[in-house]
Amino acid sequence: NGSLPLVIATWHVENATAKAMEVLQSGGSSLDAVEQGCMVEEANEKGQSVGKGGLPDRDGNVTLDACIMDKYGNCGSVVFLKDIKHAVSVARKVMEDTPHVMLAGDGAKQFAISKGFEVENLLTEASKKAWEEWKVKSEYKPIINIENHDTIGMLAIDKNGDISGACTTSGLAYKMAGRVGDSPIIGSGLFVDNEIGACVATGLGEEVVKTVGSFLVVELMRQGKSPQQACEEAIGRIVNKPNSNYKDFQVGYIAVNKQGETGSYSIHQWFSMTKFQDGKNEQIQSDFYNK
Ligand code: SD4
Repeated sequence: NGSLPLVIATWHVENATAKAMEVLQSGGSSLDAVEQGCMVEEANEKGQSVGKGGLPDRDGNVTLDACIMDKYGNCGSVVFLKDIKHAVSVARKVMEDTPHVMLAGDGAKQFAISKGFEVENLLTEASKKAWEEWKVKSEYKPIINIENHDTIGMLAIDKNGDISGACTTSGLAYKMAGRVGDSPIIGSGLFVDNEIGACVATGLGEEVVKTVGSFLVVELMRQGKSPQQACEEAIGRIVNKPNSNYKDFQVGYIAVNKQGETGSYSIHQWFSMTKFQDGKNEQIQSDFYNK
């Protein structure tokens, strides 16, 4: 069993897990921890796949997807959100201050403005330049590991053993305008069941949605699988489909159970999990299917 509190996140995001752990250690809830942890990456302009500085869609618009889920099974999400950096915080407000689970596009933005969120242009010079270079050929191919730092999904357990999770992304670079991925879809990009555990996904969202990946991982843990076994089986559902073209895309899962055990698995090499537990904040390379 793992000791509590603990935080895990997708990819190499030690600053984000450090922030979340700081929240937990000062007595904050796992919900505050995952929100504040994700916010670190949303504000980081160098991260080209979340929040400010995220790579845009084909038309040059940065559109964000995010969601959050708490120990009661409450959840909130925003899809196709423009001009508001802290999508995860807007998702939390949707959860706490509305009777709904998801808000999209202009409605989500108007709601965020009504809650006092700052409106700003999220396309940085660096992301604009990358998009302009891409436009020359306009080839759309999901890139396997864009960088060692991508969509951030985070799961935390506080000292009371209560689990929360969050996920925030600018989605796939150069996606079609209007495209929404797995990250804001409860059960696909993220699922939390405080009795059992939690899971969050990264990679090609379409493939995660088709297998309702995060819900699947939690249900497999409910049936007695360890977080590691559950992540492996969920990746198996994707790669073992007849005609699966898994060689061309990446998907990764990280999971935690109620006992504080963790797991991670991906289709291809170079997916990693950042884990903060027992005073150690470290990047752990994930095991993978395609060897
Ligand atoms: C999406 N799952 O929009 C996200 C992208 C991602 O690493 O996770 N990239 O499909």
